[in-house]
Amino acid sequence: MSETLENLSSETRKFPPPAPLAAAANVTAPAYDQAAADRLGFWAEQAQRLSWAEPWTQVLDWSNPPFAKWFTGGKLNVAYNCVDRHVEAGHGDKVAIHWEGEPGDTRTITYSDLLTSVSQAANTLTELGVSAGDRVAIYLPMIPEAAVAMLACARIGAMHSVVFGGFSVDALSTRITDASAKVVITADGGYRRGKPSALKPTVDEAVARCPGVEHVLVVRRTGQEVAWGEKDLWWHETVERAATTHKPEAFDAEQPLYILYTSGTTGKPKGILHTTGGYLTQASYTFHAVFDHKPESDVFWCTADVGWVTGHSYIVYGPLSNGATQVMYEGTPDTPHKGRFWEIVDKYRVTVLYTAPTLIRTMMKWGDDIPAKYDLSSLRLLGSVGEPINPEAWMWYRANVGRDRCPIVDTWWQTETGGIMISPLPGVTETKPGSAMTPLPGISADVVDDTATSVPNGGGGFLVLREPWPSMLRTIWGDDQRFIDTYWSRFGAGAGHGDEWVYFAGDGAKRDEDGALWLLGRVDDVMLVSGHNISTTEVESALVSHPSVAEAAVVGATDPTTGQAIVAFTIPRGNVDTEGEAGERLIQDLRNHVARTLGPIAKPRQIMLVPELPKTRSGKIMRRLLRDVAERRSLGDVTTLQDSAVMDLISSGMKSGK
Ligand code: 6R9
Repeated sequence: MSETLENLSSETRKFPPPAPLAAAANVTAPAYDQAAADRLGFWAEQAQRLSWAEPWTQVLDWSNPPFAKWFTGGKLNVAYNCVDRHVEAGHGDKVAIHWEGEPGDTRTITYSDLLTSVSQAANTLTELGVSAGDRVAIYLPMIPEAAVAMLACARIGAMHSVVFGGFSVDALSTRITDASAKVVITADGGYRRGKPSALKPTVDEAVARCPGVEHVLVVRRTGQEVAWGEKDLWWHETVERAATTHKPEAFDAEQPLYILYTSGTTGKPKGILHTTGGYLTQASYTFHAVFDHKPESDVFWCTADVGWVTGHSYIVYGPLSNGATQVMYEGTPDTPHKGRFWEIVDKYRVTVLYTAPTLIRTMMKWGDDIPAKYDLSSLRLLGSVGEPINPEAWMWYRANVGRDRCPIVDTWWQTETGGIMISPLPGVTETKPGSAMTPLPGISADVVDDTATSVPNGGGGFLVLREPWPSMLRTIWGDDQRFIDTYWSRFGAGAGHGDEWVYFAGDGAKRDEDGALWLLGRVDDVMLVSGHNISTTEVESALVSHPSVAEAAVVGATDPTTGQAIVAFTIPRGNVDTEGEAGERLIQDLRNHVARTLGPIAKPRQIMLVPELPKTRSGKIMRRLLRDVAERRSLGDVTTLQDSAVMDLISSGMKSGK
């Protein structure tokens, strides 16, 4: 991408925070000034949210950039901070997790229950020879044992590497090998789409390729038949019989906490390494600030899978370090019916809901009448994460879920950043649909051109982070050079310019006339049409603003005249007629609609009406595969695709010229 991104869309709607929420908000406007005046002092204050066994001597050691150390000399135990201290403070009977299985079975887990289970799991892992610094792979469905296993690792100073349940043998075995995991924690299976879905056979095959794995701990969830090998141990015969007390040891603030793999667009997955003191500080503070968490009254629900960083920071470490009560749901949103999410919100009186644009757009496709049937009056705040949220999806979320009462926090961050970086503060920020608004207090995000110069208001370019932040990744596991090359060599000192180290996030962004930030998708996806840099996000948002469209993905395909041409894959809303001529008319109408909304340069060359889009397990559209389709190539790596049948549907539509 060259210097600027075209600035195509203009959004003028604004929503101030509701007055009662603003009046009682956890974080108010002066936080920005305080952090701007003394960033390290600000983070030192936030670190006091945690319980430290030994105080730190230095807030940030940046003497060897880009390798950061936060809270050096400090010692703490992450699991103690997430569990024990709440029990010690008299909140043992408070519900930590309202768990809802897909078939409708439930479990209620208090902080005391959690302490018992985490202690037992820690004792078992220790008996199995796992000690501080070792790696444990976790391949589980969305059951409470996933959180227990993660916390048990943290408690003994071992690192977890959570792999999405449902990833293939290849994906699992390469991750186990890369981290040299000693133990794998899995289950017989989990429930998805109304039936048991096996996990153990995948683990068996993966472990056969990974001789370094010494033990496999298996949770019984579905009761389905499993093959049994000599490394296998049942969770209920080990963990559930282990001693129920365990003394947490304090570890250094830079003790590694976990590795989480991100696939990236090319090359082998990157093992993103997070450590303890800084990570937990930011996970904890951002949960408190962005979700305005009120421990007495809130019921939080993050719909992410624990296999995604969102599940790490906002199901496990953020909520639990704050002593929150939350909902955890095992299954899919349309099992057994399309109102399942809203039924759960009503049942547990959820107050704060955190979900992804992909789900919001899916709900739009299913129709407004579905959420309308449920009592959603408990909700007071809504969050979004994972992709840019199109303004129309934002408006739909606000009207149909938030009933025009609830502020929306659109939170930008990455596996690499560990915690939320750019987001409105719900009691402070006047929000605009589709904008993540401003960096949080203590975070210095910027939009720059090719030469790392900040673009003025109204300009577009690359999103960068100018100062280290507590929950930043520390490196790529086993590959410091790749860490430097990927994130630190595009701008600033790492690129041989000046002394300032600048983190390149890989996202395009623009800053509007008021200084608000708009994320425009990955820079690898930016399209170059007749010399204009056009973001996929803006064209997708224009398509989604048409009343017949629920979801859209746009790619640039090689074109003999324009260099690249815009090809759009569009999912119509549920009730729209797409047969024969009606479909042709809709396509023409959509092309004209985009041209009218953004200008003729953004008019798609081709629009395909499709039933689904290829997505990762965390709901991100895999544009790379759509580009393969648009350019009629065979498909690249599909190992992180959620549902491989989707590509057959799309490719066959392409061949039939639809
Ligand atoms: C938390 C998470 C990171 C990438 C990131 C960006 C996209 C995430 C976003 C967003 C626009 C938001 N992204 N949140 N884009 N607005 N609110 O998603 O981590 O899976 O590592 O993905 O996701 O492109 O660079 P991860």
